[in-house]
Amino acid sequence: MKIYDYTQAPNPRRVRVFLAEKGISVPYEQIDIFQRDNRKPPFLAKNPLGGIPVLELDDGTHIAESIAICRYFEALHPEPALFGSSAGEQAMVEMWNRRVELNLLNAIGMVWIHGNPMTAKIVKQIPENVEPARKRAAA
Ligand SMILES: N[C@@H](CCC(=O)N[C@@H](CS)C(=O)NCC(=O)O)C(=O)O
Repeated sequence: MKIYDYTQAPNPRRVRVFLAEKGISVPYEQIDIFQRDNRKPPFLAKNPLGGIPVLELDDGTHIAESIAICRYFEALHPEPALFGSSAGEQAMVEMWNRRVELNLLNAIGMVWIHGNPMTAKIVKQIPENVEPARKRAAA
């Protein structure tokens, strides 16, 4: 088992934080998104969408999407229950996770992707996207 990771990127960080809170240790392999290693055929064979993180299981299964990876470890190691225990707790965790992903992470991501000189290396930036997204995140 291993996780394809990039220490500077936020989605793999979510998985690292989750595993640290669980006290679970998994080997990591760094995939440099600024060298576009995640967009080359060997990595696309693991995740055709090219995003990281990706969890590789010993049977060759690849699980992408940070929350799917976290859910996998939660199912294997239920305690501490980071997705909640009761129906109410689980619903609250899901509600906040959806809010953070849809309203906050997307908006902050737009500011980062379209406004930071580092990301200009890997995307065609549209600077007009920055201020509306900054306002959405602040709201
Ligand atoms: N919804 C996915 C998003 C994955 C994603 O977009 N990861 C970013 C890093 S935070 C990435 O791989 N960016 C480089 C690229 O898409 O080429 C998740 O939750 O894991």
